[in-house]
Amino acid sequence: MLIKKPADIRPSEITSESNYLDRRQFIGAGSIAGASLLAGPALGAIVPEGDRAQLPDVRKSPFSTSEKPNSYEDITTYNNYYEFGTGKGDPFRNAQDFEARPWSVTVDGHAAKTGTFDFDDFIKPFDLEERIYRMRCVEAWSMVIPWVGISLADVVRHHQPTSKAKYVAFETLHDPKRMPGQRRRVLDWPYREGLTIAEATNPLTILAVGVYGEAMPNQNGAPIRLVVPWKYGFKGIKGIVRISFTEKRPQVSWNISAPHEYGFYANVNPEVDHPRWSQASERRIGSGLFAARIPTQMFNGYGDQVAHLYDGLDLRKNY
Ligand SMILES: Nc1nc2c(c(=O)[nH]1)N[C@H]1C(S)=C(S)[C@@H](COP(=O)(O)O)O[C@H]1N2
Ligand SMILES: [Mo]
Repeated sequence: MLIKKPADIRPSEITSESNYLDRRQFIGAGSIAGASLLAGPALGAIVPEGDRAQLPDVRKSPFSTSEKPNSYEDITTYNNYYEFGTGKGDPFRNAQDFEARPWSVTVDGHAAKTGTFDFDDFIKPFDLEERIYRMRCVEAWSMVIPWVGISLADVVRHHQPTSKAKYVAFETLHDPKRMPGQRRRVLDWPYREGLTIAEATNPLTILAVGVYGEAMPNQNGAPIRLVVPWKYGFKGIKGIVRISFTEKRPQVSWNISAPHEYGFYANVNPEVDHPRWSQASERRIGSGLFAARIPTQMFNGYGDQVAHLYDGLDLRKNY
């Protein structure tokens, strides 16, 4: 797959952010006239293959923030994806030639509808929605990203988990030939993550397949990755090939690697510092080197929707 690097693309070729926002407002006005934002018949998610393919039939989500999104360049050149190197610029450089097709997703564990699905078939039953979310990395930087994705709650429901399913576990592709970072044991590959079933079925949680109305760039986790906006970024596992419904809490990569620093929950919490740095504030990428740090919000500002999931849980112990 040939991918133009943002530096090679003339400004005239890029939909500018302001055009993009105008287009969104236009779509927004239309959907208000067309009644409910949430109801209506399923359109069926389609993700065309190819370099910066436009995603058709993307609905607007009422869960989007009105904050200004980061630029396409910020979002696609400052990344964490250790399968392609540990530097922030490595995924952009090293994932250009990665082929995210053919791709399959295996669903297994305690569910009625299990099996290995071709990516296109896996996403087809669901609707594409744009979700503009604040994203907060555990390393105290943040961005606002206009994801396009499908509701994980819809995916879970579709696969009919049994009453034994208490957690949903995720795995990234393990293929050191295609993912050069996996030739070094910087993590215990494959990258693994997990959520409680309540977290997985919260309306905010999505499986993202695109950004800025286009198919997911390789460096951001093509073709499909998890997005959980009230948790630290490392929960957002990229390049997913397996989704398992489990009874026991799954092992997750950063907790295996450094259990005292990274827990299973990883809820954004300005009051619980990382052992080596404060989580009280953050640096918004793209706002300039000397821009003031902004205060970090509890649950990254999504407390109204998710605080109830943790009633009675000591968030200091369950970090
Ligand atoms: N498979 C995999 N997924 C991953 C990572 C990784 O190294 N490997 N890094 C995580 C971390 S630490 C962050 S902050 C986010 C970054 O997502 P972005 O580059 O799309 O902003 O991806 C997460 N998902
Ligand atoms: Mo991160």
